[in-house]
Amino acid sequence: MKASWGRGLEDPRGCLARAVTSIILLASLQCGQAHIKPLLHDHQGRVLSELPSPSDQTGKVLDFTVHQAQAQRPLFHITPDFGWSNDPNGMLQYNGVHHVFFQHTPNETVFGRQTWAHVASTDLVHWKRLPTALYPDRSYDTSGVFSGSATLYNGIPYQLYTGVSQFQELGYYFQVQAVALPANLSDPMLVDWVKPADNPIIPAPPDGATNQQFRDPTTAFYQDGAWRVAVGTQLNCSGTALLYSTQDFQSYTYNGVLASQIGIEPNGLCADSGLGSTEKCNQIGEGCRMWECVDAVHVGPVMAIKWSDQVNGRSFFSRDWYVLSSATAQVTSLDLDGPEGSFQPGVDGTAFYSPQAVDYGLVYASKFWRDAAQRQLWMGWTFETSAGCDQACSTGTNFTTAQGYQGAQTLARLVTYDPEIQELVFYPTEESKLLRSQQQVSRLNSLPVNEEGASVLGPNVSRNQHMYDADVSFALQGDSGAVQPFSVGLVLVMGVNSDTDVTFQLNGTATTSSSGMTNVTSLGVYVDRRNAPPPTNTTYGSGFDGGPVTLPEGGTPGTNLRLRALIDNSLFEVFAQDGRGRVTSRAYSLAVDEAWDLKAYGSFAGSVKVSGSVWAMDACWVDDLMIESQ
Ligand code: DQQ
Repeated sequence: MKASWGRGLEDPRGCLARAVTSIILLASLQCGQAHIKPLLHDHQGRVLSELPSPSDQTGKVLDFTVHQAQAQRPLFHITPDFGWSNDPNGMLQYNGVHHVFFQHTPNETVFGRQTWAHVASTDLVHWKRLPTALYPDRSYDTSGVFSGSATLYNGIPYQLYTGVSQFQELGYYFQVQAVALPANLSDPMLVDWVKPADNPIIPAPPDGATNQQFRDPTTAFYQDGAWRVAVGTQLNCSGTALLYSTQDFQSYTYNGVLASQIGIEPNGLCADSGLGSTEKCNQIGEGCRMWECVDAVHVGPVMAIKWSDQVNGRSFFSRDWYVLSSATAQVTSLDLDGPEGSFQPGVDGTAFYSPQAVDYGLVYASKFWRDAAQRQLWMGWTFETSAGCDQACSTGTNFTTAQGYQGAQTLARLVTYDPEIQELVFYPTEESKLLRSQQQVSRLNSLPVNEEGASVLGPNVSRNQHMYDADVSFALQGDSGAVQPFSVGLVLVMGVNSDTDVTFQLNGTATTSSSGMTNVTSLGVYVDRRNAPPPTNTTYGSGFDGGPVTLPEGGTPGTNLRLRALIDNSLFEVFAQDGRGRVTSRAYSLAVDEAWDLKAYGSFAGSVKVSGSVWAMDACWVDDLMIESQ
């Protein structure tokens, strides 16, 4: 009866999420201290099952209040006001206003009949909620409006999306590609959208693929005399990006395979991809899967193919990956007939077949877009992982029901290409600093730190507002000679009276020359949730999520270790070396009315000093936007 998201698309067991028509809270949610006991009912009012109760590591069922559950909500990240949310969709900037849409089930906190929720901003960080933009109201999208992307063509936003239908009849979502256009181009808020009569614009996939796995059209890019759009599918038992061309965004021609799992990771191994070299990715032939939310984007001198790997066998949900090629490669004129696709991974003569993790943490279904200044931006979905959650928590628990929502979007990250390490770098935009309140909690200058975390950056002064931006750097000074391991970072104590915590770590090795210069030779970034408070699902992922951070050849000076942790109640975005390493994570504490603490620590056979600042953060929600007339 489980509607495990991801699998649910191909698995009739996904019926639960569809069949669930009501969630009844037996205790009143209006009473802040009420304890809850929600039940799932089908459309006839029969009790289907009780939602799982969160339990601690020993299996003891947790007692919590609605107030404690609701205080988990991230407040400077985009979340739905109520209901389930997942993938970011259709991002664009139009007439000065940034728009983000996202997958949303408005009437229940589990995955259901998807719509596009809509928020808008003038600065990419303060958001106003707008009415639902797209909802199931056509025969081809009656079971849901799935993910899609925006393209500005002749100044008009075209939202290409996947319409899904016939779920009840078929037991899976029948998927076609459709388009929506603004009803009123002079409305900068783009509140109303229309679906033209010639939808669906791509009613069927090519031979070998099926309407059961055919979704998530990309933003179009112009190459070789036509606009090109990629759509994800499963072909030859492998995740695949199909390429289509159009001249007018009305009629589309299938070009062939743009990229495939077959061409990217021929051995089916995850070596160097962040999971560890021994782990099998199970990508070819062992458990067919598709590529969800594919993307094809140009970033300076490189082109990136990104996909969300719909993996069934891993202990955690899935991940977003990318590979690069030269931006000048004409993917449209290379071999589009072969199963591996025309995209040839490799930059500057080096073939890179191993995928890179977009983020080592709990992020999925991310998407790139360009703003009016032509910056390449990125945003992803970060799902709930509290105790009792299975996969991306698509069927929920009584904890997520009490939360009243599920899922959040990361902050917008700026994407650049770093030629020194031949990778993409993802880092929160400059605008993220606008969320820093006047209250600078702590300012540090070369403070010595040790393993105990002697340097306290400041217990939280306000209650109920556990929102910080900690931007710090560490300086290592070693004893000459040996290669020495180090671990530096920040410890977030989620409730000062608790012995539970989450740490944000930079781990690696460094050497010190006879002249006294310390050089970092290997580095990794990790979030350790294994000692997090009981409502946290500490085994989700590994509980210790992270991976290597590529350094320039020869390493980096020991004075140059940088860590930024954006802490938003239950959501953490952690960046190493200005975005060369990234881990997004979730942890939940019932100590919501207690002060929390943040400490710097350093472990190294020498000295470690920390510098930097910690700011309290403001919430992102506004009632109105100041829109300048264009
Ligand atoms: N979520 C959407 C799909 C997409 C999946 C449905 C990825 O379009 O493939 O909500 O999370």
